[in-house]
Amino acid sequence: MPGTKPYYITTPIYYVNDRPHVGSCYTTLLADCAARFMRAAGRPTYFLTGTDEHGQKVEKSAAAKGVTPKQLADENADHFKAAFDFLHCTHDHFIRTTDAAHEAQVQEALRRLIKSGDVYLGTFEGWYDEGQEEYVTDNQAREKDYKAFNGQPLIKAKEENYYFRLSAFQKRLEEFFDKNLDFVRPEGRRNEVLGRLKMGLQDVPVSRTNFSWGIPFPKDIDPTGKHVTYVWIDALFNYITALNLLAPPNARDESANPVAANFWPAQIHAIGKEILWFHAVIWPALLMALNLPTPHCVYAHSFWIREGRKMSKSLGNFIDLETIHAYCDTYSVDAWRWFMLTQGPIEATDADFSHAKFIEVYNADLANGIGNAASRVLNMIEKYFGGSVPESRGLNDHADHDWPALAKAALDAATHGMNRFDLAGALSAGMFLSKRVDAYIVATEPFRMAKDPTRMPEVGSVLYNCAEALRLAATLLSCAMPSKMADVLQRFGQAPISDHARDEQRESRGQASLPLSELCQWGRLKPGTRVTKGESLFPRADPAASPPSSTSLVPDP
Ligand code: ME8
Repeated sequence: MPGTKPYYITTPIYYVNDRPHVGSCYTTLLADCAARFMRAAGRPTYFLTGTDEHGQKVEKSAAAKGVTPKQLADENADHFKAAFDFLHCTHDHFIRTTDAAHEAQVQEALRRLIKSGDVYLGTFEGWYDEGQEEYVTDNQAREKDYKAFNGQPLIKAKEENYYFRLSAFQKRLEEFFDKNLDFVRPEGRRNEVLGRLKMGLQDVPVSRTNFSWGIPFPKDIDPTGKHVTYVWIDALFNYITALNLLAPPNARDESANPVAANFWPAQIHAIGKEILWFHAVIWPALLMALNLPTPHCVYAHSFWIREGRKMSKSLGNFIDLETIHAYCDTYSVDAWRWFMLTQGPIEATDADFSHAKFIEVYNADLANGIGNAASRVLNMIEKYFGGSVPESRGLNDHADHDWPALAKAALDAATHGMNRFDLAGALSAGMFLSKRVDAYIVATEPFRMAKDPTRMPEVGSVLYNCAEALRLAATLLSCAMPSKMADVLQRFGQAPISDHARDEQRESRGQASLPLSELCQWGRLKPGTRVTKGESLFPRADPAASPPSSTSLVPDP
């Protein structure tokens, strides 16, 4: 069956020297939306997020705060978990790179790479970006005017390290890119990678010796105990250690999903543009060296910026967790999700966050959009049919409102968009149905027809079509706005779309809900179903009101 191909989606694992903010929440929301849709479509789905806890940056931040790196990691990992729960993310697993199962598997990978000769001991001198914890090539250093990503000077560093023989993979990677046109997306990002690939590959360090907060090299390889695993190598492996792919059978974490291994290779690694090189070049080469399949797609989105400027702590313009909480408290978590998912920098250009834009989108799509459409239709069903869904007699079928065809087109467009990770496009298919309901009401004027008792069958047909179209819109939009759309579905007497997030929840529900292809069949809504009007779903927002102010909900570490 086409719908049953496994779908594994990941986010970057986030550094624990920082709190969650709009950026980390954004990527995780993208992955959540896609994962929810795929589960609803009936595909076995695994959604992974987590935290990247080793490295010099974490060690230094912890020292500055007077705590151990592990204490800092524990504290901030909890903040990430809480933030993603607050935003209703349905990750199947939250991996931490300090998990024993991850550490053991990274050591196993190193052993295999040493054995195959892909990792060797050598000396290296080069330009090092301390903030990003990465070496840059001489060319890049010159191009960047010897400045790091954060604007600080690059450092000339020399080390005896273990190295990954990336240079040996030049040809294989070029062939791989030729064959897999969709491996890096969007298109513009692929071209960037190809441009850099052409300049030639250098070997990359996989160990560091100037600090200790990292996964130690296995004792059988490094009896000196000097080498710890370079944080980027440690981090990349999370995508397969979470599935226990490198664990010997007797060392498998029993609590982990036993079928998880079937999910590799990943369908989508969703990441930000600044970490593309690691994912697009170093990661597939490591997998090739380990004889493991490569992921289908690395999707690198762009950045949220604010008022046209990069967000940074020094500028004090970061959209932090407190601001996110304030927006969610005022306009709802789902309104925040909707804005992030439809207005975000998923393509190759950055997206500006502005309060005015948030209010404009909220009012247009939600308050005056699906919220208003649902409330009008529910009111009329209440008023003219005593709150019971009327029958459709096939009257009033305007050629431009061929509802069964519109419903099928919406499902197809949503599925196509989600398969391409074009989330905004996929979501517009659901919103389109809601807009057609408005247009249909304007064209048919059921409230005018209702003044003539002989036309009530026609009114019933119109309202049936409206209710059914809104049921489908809410079904297709549930992956973006799970609570509010569950509310819409409930008002139309329907069960919410199950999020199937975790095994125990699935079991406690006792049954799997129907796949989207069946739920979206036109005509499933039964005449006679009781509806309830309820409160306003999305109260209109006043564009003149000042942005919600953040009260500090998260205590300082
Ligand atoms: O790089 N707009 O972790 P990190 C959109 N640990 N997304 C943004 C953003 C912004 N302004 N700022 C950050 C790391 N992001 C490594 C990853 S993966 C094996 C290791 C998002 O905490 C975006 O997804 O710096 C970016 O790639 C990620 O946060 C970086 O998170």
